[in-house]
Amino acid sequence: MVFRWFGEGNDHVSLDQIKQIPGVEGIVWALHDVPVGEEWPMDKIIEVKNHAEHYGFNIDVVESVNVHEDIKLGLPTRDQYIENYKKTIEKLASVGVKVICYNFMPVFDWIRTDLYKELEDGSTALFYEKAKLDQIDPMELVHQIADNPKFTIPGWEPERLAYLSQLFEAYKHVTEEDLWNNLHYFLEQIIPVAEANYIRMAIHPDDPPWSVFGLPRIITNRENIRRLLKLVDNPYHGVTLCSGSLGANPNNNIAEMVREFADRIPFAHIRNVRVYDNGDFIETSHRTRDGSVDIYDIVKAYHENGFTGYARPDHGRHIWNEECRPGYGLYDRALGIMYLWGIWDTLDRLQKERA
Ligand SMILES: [Mn+2]
Repeated sequence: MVFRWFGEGNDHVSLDQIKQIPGVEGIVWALHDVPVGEEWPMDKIIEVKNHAEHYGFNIDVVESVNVHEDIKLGLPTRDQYIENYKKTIEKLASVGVKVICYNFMPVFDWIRTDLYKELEDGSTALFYEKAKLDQIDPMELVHQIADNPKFTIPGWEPERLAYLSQLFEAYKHVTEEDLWNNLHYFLEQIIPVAEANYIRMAIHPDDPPWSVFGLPRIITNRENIRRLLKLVDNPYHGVTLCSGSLGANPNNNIAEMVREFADRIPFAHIRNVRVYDNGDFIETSHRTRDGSVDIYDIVKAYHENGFTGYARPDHGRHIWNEECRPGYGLYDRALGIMYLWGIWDTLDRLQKERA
C-alpha cells in the first residue's frame, strides 16, 4: 500500500501523519517543480529519497513523469524530449524506483467541472457535470480549476496551461489513430530502456475515459487497453489500472479488466465514483455501496490473481472540514485504505482457512 505525497512544503499532509495510516509502506512521489519534458535533476531525486527513507517509506513508485506535448503530437522535436525521458528513467532506477506512472492525455490530465461539490452528508468531492462541460469554454474551465488560491493542482500546472490556445490549435488535426501512432513511437523508444533498468512503465487511463473538448483520447476501455498492451508486448509495459477513471463509464467492468490484464498491472488506483443517468459523476467514499464501482469485486480480482504490485486509494472526499488539495485530503484516503485492507485481509484469512 502506498500513498501519494506531493513533497516537503508542497503538501499539507506530513509524512508523520502518513506513517500512522496502517500498512502504508511507501510514498508515491514526483518532482512537481521540474517542467514537463526536462530531465529530472539527480540532487532533487536524492533529496526526496533521503527524506522518505528517514520516515521509513520506500520511493518505489513515481507518479508521474509527464510526457511532453510534442511527443503526443508527434512533432519532430519529440526526440529530444524522449531522450530526456530515458535519462530520467535511468536516474530513477539508480535510486531504486520500480514503477513509473504516466499518462498520454492531450493537453489536460484529469478534468472535472467542480472541485468541491457537496454530497448528501455535507462532505465535498470532485464532480463532473456533463452538460456544463459540453457548454463551457475550455479557457474558462482552466481558470476555475487552476486558480486555486491555496494549492497547485497536479496536471494543471501553470506552465502547461500557458500555451493552451496554441495547443488546441496544434491538436486540431490529430486523430485518435495519430495519437495511437505517437504513443507507439514513444513506447518503442522507452520500454527497452525501462526493461534494461527493471522499471515497469504504467500508463494511467484517461480521466474521464472519453474525448473532452474534441481532443482525442484512447486509453478508455478494455478493448483499447488490450490494443495498448499489444503495441509493445513486454512485461515492463503495463497499466496503472485506475478504477475511478475507468469507472466513470458504467460500461467498464474494472474487475474483469483486473482478471484479464493482471500480470500487466504494476500499480492499482482504487477508488469509487457514483455515475448518474445523465452522464454526470462524483467521487465518493470507497465503500462499494456508496458508488457505482464494485470495489469489493475489484479487490477480490487482485487477490485471486496474487497481486504483488502497488496500490493506492487514489482520491478521497474532503471531510471533517479538512483544507486540502482537491481529492488529496488525509482523512478520506486513510478511510479508503482501511476499507481496502478490510476486504483484503478477509479474503486472505478465508483463503488460509480453506487451505
Ligand atoms: Mn487514478
